[in-house]
Amino acid sequence: MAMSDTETAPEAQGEVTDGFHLLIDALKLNDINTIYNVPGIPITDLGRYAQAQGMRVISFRHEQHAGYAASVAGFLTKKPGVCMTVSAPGFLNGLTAVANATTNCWPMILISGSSEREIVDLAQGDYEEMDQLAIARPFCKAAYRLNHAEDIGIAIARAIRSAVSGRPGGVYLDIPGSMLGQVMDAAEGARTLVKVIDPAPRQTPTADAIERAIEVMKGAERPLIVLGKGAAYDQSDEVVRAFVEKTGYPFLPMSMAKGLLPDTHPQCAAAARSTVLKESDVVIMMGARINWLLSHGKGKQWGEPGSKRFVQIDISAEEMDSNVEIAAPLVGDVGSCARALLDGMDGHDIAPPVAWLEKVHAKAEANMEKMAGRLRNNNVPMDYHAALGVLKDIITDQPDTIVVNEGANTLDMARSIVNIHKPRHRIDVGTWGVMGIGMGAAIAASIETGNRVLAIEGDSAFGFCGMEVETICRYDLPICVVVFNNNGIYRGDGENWGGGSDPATTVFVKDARYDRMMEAFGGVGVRVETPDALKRAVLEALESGRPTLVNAAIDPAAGKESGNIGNLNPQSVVAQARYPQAKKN
Ligand code: ADP
Ligand code: TPW
Ligand code: MG
Repeated sequence: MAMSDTETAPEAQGEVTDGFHLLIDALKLNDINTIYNVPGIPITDLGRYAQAQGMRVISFRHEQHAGYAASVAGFLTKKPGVCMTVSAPGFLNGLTAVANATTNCWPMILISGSSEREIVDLAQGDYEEMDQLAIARPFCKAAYRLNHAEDIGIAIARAIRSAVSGRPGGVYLDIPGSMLGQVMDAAEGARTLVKVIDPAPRQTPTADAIERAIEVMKGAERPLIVLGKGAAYDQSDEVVRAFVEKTGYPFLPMSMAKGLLPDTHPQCAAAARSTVLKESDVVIMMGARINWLLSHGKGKQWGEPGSKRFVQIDISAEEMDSNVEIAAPLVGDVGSCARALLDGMDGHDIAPPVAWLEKVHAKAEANMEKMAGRLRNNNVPMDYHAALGVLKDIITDQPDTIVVNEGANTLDMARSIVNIHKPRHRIDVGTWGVMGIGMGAAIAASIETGNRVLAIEGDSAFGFCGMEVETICRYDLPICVVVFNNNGIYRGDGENWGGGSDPATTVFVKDARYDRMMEAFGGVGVRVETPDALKRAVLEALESGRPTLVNAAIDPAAGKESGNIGNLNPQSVVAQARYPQAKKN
C-alpha cells in the first residue's frame, strides 16, 4: 500500500522504496536500460536517480528529438524506446514523436510528468496544467495514467505490451508528480513489479492461408517481392533472405528495408522500380503497407487496372484490403510467415519465367550504368550526384556505418544512390516524410548499436533538429553529419514573387556556416566545395569517431520542387497567368 505524507516517517519502519525507484526498477527488470530525456519538474530527479541506478540517460535539448530517438531505438531493437518529459509543453513536444512512432509502427513509450490531478480536473490553473491523458489518446496506440506507486509494475508491463505486441506503436504513460514520491515498503514494492513474458508473441498463419498464397505464387508469370520496414523491424533477416532467394523473385526494398538483403543482391530490382511495379502480375508484400508511398497500389504506376494479384504478409489483419484487394492475406509476423511459405513451397513449381528475370535485370543494369556516369562529375558548384557518389563509395567500403537521411532532394537522391548492405542500417523520414528526425535518429542509432553514423541531411531538414549537435558533442558520439547546403528548401535560388525585399519563402541565408555550429560545442566542423574535399572530411570523421559536421556546398539550382513528389502539390488555376515565375511541377 502507498502511504501518505502524514503517516509514520518511513525511516522508522524497515527498508522503503518510492515511486521514483519502483519506476526505475520496473524498466530495468524489463531490460529497458536507456531513457531519452529532457529534465524539469516533476521528472528531474527521476533522470538523476535512473543514472545513479545504472541506466543510460541521454538528455536532449528538445523533447521532439528525445522522442524521435526513443522511437528509432524501438525500430532498431524491437524493445520500446523510452522518452521522458515534463508536463504540458514538454509533453506536447514529445507527443509529435509518439504520433510519428505510431504512424511508422515503431514501439516507444512517452513518460510525461503531470501536474496535480485535482487542480487540473477543476481547471484551477496549476503549474503546467494540462489534461495530458485525454490529449494523448488520439495520437497513440494506448494511453495510461499511473496514480499509485503500487501500480507501477503493472503499468510498465501494460505499456510495454501495448507498444510491441501486434502492430507496434507509441504508448503514453502519464505520471502525476505526486505519484513519484509515494512510499512503499521495499519488499512489498518489489513484489508488485512485473517481468513481461513474451511481449510480442510470434503469430503463424494457418495452413489454409499458406496454401492460398502458394497457389497465387504458382500462377505468377512476373512476380515481385516488396520488402517494407515491418520486415526490417521483425529481425528475421535469415528467413527472409532464404525465402527471397528460394523464390528467385526480384525484390524491391522500401526505403528503410534497404539492406535487409543488400542493395547489391542480384535479385534487387530497386534500379528497375518503374518496370517491376508496372509489369509484375503477382506482388508479395512483406511488412509494407500499400499506402501513398506505393501510389495506393493503383494508377498508371501499377500498369493495367486489375493486372495484379497481391499476397500480403502483415501482423495487422486490418491492413488487408486497405487500398486494393488482397488475394492471399497472411496475417502474422514476417519471420513465421516467411518460414511457413518456405516450407509450403516444397514440391511446387514456383520458379518465375527466365524472360522476366532477364528483363528486370537488364533494365536495372542499364539504369545503374546511366547513374554511374552522373555520379562521377566535377561540376562546380557540386551537385547532389557528385556528393552522393562519394558517400556511396564510403558506405560500400564501411557497410557497418548506419545511414540517417532526410530532406527532399537530399532524401530522394540518397535513397536511390547510396546502397545499404546490412539490415536496419538506414533510418529516414518514414511514412509521414517528417523533417527533423535526423539528429534524434543519429543519436539513437549510435547509442543503441555503438556503430558509426553518417547523417545525410538537407539544410532545411537539419534546421529542424540542428541544436542537438550539442547533445552529440556532449555524449561524444561518433556521428558525422553531412549538411547538403543548397541554401534552401528544394532549391536555393527562389525569388520573392511580390518583388519586395523579403527573401523568398523557400530560401535561407546564403552559404550559412552550419559547420561552425558543431565547432561551437567542441566538435569538428568542415566546409567543403568539391567531391574530393567531401571524401576526405567524411573519411576523417569516420576514422576518428569525433562528432563532425561537414557543410557541403551544393548547387542551389540543382534540386527539384518537392524532390520526387512534386505531383502531390495542389495546383492553382490562376497561378500560371498571374505569376510569370510559376512553372508547372
Ligand atoms: P514501408 O514504409 O517500408 O513500406 P510500412 O510502414 O508502410 O512499411 O508497413 C509496415 C507494416 O509492417 C505495417 O503494416 C505493420 O503492421 C507491419 N508490421 C510491423 N511489424 C511486423 C512484424 N513483426 N511482422 C509482420 N508485419 C509487421
Ligand atoms: C515537420 C515539409 C518537406 S521536405 C522539406 C520540408 C520543409 C525540406 C526540404 O529541403 P532540404 O532538402 O531539407 O534542404 P533539399 O535537398 O531538397 O534542399 N515540416 C515537417 N515535415 C515536412 N515534411 C515539411 C515541413 C518539407
Ligand atoms: Mg536544401
